[in-house]
Amino acid sequence: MSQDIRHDWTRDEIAAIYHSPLLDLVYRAATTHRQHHDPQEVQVCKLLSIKTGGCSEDCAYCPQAARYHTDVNVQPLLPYSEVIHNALQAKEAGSTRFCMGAAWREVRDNAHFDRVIEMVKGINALGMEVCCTLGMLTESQAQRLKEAGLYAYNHNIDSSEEFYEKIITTRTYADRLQTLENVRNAGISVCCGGIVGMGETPADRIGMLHTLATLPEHPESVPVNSLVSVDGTPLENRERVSMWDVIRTIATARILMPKAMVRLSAGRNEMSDAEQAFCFMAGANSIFAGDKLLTTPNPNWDRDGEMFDLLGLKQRPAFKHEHQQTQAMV
Ligand code: SAM
Ligand code: DTB
Ligand code: SF4
Repeated sequence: MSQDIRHDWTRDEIAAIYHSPLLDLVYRAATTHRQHHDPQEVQVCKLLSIKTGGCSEDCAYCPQAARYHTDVNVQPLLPYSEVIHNALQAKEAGSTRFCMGAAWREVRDNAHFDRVIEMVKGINALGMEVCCTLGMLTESQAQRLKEAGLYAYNHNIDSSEEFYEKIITTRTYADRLQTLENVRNAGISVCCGGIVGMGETPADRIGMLHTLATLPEHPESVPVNSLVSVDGTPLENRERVSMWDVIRTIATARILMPKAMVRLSAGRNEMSDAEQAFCFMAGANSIFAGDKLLTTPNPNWDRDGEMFDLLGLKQRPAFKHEHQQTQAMV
């Protein structure tokens, strides 16, 4: 483990970083970014909702919770062929990572999970990094996904432990951490982050980053979502979060977890190129591409292509980390 990767950050240290003068914070994050990554390289992931809506959980931000009346149409688990077709299209458009999301509280050991396992095998065979976000997982389910070739699992802690219970009551923070441990123990890459703009305080963002940065191993990827407030959800009237708060969260994540991919996730549709450029400067090096996230709009491939040209960015190749490790061994 490299010397400069710390797992013993205190909340006070993190608060001092988060609240440092903005340009100093971004400069420090950009410096850390350049020590550990190629700053021109951005990982482009495609997200597909393979099972939409009708979820039994009460996550206050989520348009897919059955109890809120949103415009989302319930869509049962997609057929295998449709998902593989979508992955192929994403690959042709330049995406190297394919993430399948299901509006499930947890995975159940049934025919639907068997189908997801086949999807993982099929997408892995296309040479893409496969990621899933399916809700809570047991150790044996994580093991099955790993054996099928799953590369990464997304499971967000969303906020600080204290704020979490104001947003979700149908499961606990400890449940989330248990799934993350099951994923880690199965040898799957961990993708875990949260949301800014739900009404949390800076102390909550600091608390969330503290939980992530003091895990026994840092997540390999850390999504920073800006709340997309959706009509019908309890957070429908939340105003768009300040970009400076997003930038501070990204920059602090980059300094605390230098090797992680920090993903500028939900919320890009409302951001200008200049705002996104600031996020890349602050250490973000991954995005979701394609005109839809799970249920909400996202910039289309052409718009992102123009932004990449404008900013001189290029796409990170798939499995780069593994190639680097193999090269280091020979
Ligand atoms: N059901 C699974 C779960 O909760 O883990 C997987 C899908 S869930 C939609 C994945 C993540 O998307 C959530 O943990 C949350 O961080 C993010 N998300 C959901 N709705 C969002 C919204 N309206 N704005 C920003 N992020 C959102
Ligand atoms: C993550 O952190 N963000 C993505 C992915 N992981 C699954 C989801 C964002 C969802 C935004 C709301 C929607 O489109 O439904
Ligand atoms: Fe369900 Fe996931 Fe949405 Fe929560 S975030 S309501 S668990 S789909």
